[in-house]
Amino acid sequence: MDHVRISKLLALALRHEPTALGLSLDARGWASVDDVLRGLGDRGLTISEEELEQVVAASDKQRFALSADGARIRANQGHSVRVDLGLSPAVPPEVLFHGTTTRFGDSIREGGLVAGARTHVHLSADEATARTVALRRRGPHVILRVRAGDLHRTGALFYQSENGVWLTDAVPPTHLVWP
Ligand code: HQG
Repeated sequence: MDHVRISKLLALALRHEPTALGLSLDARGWASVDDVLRGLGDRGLTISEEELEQVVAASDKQRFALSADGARIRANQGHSVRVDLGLSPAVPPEVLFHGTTTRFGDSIREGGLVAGARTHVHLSADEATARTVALRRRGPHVILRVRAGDLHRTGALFYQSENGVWLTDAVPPTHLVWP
């Protein structure tokens, strides 16, 4: 079983393009496991339900969640498709981190962090995780500190996804600290 290929296809379908696996997502982002297995099979990636559970369990970032009854699956974060994950607003730590490439520096200094194609800006609870996010991109990277506590006190809403990623709508330049 090709874990990486399956995981990438799951991320694509459950976050961005459900039709890539012939899925439809409900309002909370859930897809039927039967549909997922069928969609994977149609693309030459026939796996059992147990193997799908292994992919979910082995995902380094815990990208996916299965419903309690095992019948449904969704992505924990990272969506561009508008879904309501049903997360409750939470009080963030005073400081969160965002890893990115220096290429985006000027634009971020100007406009702050924006969600872009995704539904939220993604922030990491620790610097090491932010570095991992940044390293997905080519070229030199930079780790920004986000004054999350102060931003929260201005009324901004924060959410924490099932896999620990912090989500918010946007971070203005005033709440970013550059190294
Ligand atoms: C940048 C991964 C210019 C932002 C990770 C980032 C994460 C701006 C890129 C999840 C900007 C968006 C998300 C502005 C933000 N001007 N660039 N004003 N504001 N940016 O992939 O945070 O491995 O949508 O710095 O673990 O990199 O896929 O967001 O570089 O949780 O499971 O625009 O993706 O998870 O890129 O990563 P992304 P991200 P997976």
